[in-house]
Amino acid sequence: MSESKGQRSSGRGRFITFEGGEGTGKSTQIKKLAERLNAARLRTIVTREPGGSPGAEIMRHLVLSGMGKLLGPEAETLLFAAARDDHVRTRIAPALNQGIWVLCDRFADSTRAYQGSLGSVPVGLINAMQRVTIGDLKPDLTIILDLPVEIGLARAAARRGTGTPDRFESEKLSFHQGLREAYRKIATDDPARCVLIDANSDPDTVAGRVWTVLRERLLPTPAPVVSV
Ligand code: Z5A
Repeated sequence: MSESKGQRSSGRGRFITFEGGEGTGKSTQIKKLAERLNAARLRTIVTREPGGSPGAEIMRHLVLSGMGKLLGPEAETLLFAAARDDHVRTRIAPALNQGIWVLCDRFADSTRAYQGSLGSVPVGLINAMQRVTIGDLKPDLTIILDLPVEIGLARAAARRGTGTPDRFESEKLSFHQGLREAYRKIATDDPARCVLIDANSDPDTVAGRVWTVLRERLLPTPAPVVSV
């Protein structure tokens, strides 16, 4: 891991990740938040995982096509890790170091939920890969969108239309229920970083919940000046 990955300086941008199961509205909400932050004159980029950098986009194609699954859970996890290493090194860390806010659609919690909790990849291996790929680059805030799985899958199916489900969309209902539980546990285990948000409302209502959390956690109003 290069030192710059986890470095924090006073002018560093903020790193916000969005997580959740299928069709919970991550892409929709990230776009709305970027619009709000840009309107507040905070330089912001939106990125995603797997992908987000030219090298990682190649890996994205590989894993979502189902090729990674053929190699087995550990090797598939290594593919996600390789993609993340490139993404962090070439896109996320440089942007944060320039003071730019980075909004990322999925990040390391997706590996913990999908490959760890659901794919039974040992937590020791996941921790080791995380140390190598992201070091101490922890998100400042992780929004976990929570929704009954039937609703999320119906939304994803409606968006897909007649297209073929990808490698994860085609998993059984029990997989998606397990995923929801895994994300809820991640939120409970790290309340300083994660906030679980009810995503079972219209997009603007959910966006309002996200904005309230962001303002409370990352945009505190300045303390009043007290004269003594
Ligand atoms: N993966 C992994 O296994 N390990 C890892 O380490 C990483 C990822 C990083 C990437 O898929 C896959 O890789 C992912 C996990 C795995 N599993 N799958 N599949 P992806 O990037 O192609 O897609 P996704 O991240 O899974 O996105 P999604 O779940 O399909 O969608 P979403 O971003 O959460 O939702 P959306 O696109 O904003 O909305 C879906 C539809 O619902 C759309 O038509 C919207 O207009 C509609 N929508 C959104 N919000 C609402 C509300 N509030 N009400 C009604 N309708 C709404």
